[in-house]
Amino acid sequence: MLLRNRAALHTLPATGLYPHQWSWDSAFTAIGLRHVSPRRAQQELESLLGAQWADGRLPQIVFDRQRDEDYSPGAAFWRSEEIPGSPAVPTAGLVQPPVHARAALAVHRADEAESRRRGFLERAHPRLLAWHGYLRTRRDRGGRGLASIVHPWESGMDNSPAWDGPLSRVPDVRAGGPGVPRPDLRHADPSERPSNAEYGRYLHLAARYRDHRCDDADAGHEFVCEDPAFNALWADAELAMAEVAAALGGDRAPHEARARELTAALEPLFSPALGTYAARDVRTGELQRVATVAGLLPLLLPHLPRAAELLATLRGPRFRLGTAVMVPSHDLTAAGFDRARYWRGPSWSSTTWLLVQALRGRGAVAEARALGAQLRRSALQHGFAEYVDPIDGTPHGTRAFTWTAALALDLELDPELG
Ligand code: 2M8
Repeated sequence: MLLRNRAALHTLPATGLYPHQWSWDSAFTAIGLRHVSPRRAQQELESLLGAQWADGRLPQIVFDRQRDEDYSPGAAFWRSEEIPGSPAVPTAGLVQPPVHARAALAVHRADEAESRRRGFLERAHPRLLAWHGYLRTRRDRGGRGLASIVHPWESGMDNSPAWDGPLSRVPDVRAGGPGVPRPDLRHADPSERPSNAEYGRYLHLAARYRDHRCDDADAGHEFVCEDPAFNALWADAELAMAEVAAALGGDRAPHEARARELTAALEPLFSPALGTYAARDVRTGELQRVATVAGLLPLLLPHLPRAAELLATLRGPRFRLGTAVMVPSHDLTAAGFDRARYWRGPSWSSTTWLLVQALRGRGAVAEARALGAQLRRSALQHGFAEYVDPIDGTPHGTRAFTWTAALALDLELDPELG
């Protein structure tokens, strides 16, 4: 899969549905690719880092202009070349979760001699610093030390029920206008993808952000949320940056301090009623009352005060660790749980792989191994499906999906879990 889905220096998430380079997909892909070719894994990350904006942001998507008809919204929608500070290649203006430092560290460690020879870490380091600096200086919209996302796409969990409330206040671009282009539906079942009503709002938000030159200081954002997963992954990335700094002879302390600050800043997002962290709508101050896999990802953080509660929720009826197929994206007991539709219930390899790492980090190695084995079995059985039904394992979305293959391979070759 990793060889087949390759394009230039990066790998497509899937050849039909996702014909460009995606930010967090490339990070997960590099984690798998490092076992096949450390150099290619470096190039996967370097091609994304090469599309960094002057303000430090790493874009959600780097577009291949030749494929602009095949995905919406594409390069012609974003017109990034007209926005000051954009890179030489066409990109989206939005971002995705900051998992890149964790991936860069893993790629470096896969072959330290090759990494040193190519100066991989030295070159990646300032770009990763700038990326985290962007989150710190431009995205703390709530003023509480957490990064805000300004579009559901930035969470990577596009149509998660966590966004239903905040999205309900966003105008639908379809009102009085043309329909929304859906080239994605040529490759996926409409009942499994986000709805047209969601797309109408996604496009409204993206167009508004573009028309304001992707200016994060703009006071008029219509969607501003603090996502527990995005921030937990950032904190974890700071811990990875501590290792990167140490490998380059630098100081790990500022990154460790930052990770602790972020862990503490997450605390107000904890919902005792749900037993998970929850997203906050910065515009209203409200915590969203839905338990999703995003609210479990702070388990990655070593100094988390709520680890026992999160483990209980992961093992309990909402997520059924051990009996569900991988980890559902949404609470199995919720009225809105949907077995097949995108991020509203199905299990994904990315979030499951992250929870495998979190379980291992907390000493629950047997559970980590069993969950990893489920991921590998499901990936092989269903031709590397994009996501699966958490109750009976039925595959959904596209097949030959890159991060499913990359993360299954990584677990297969993990000395402790494989
Ligand atoms: C999905 O998101 C894209 C928009 O970014 C889409 O639905 O068209 C999400 O699953 C996201 O997390 C992922 O990075 C992307 C490519 O795999 O697909």
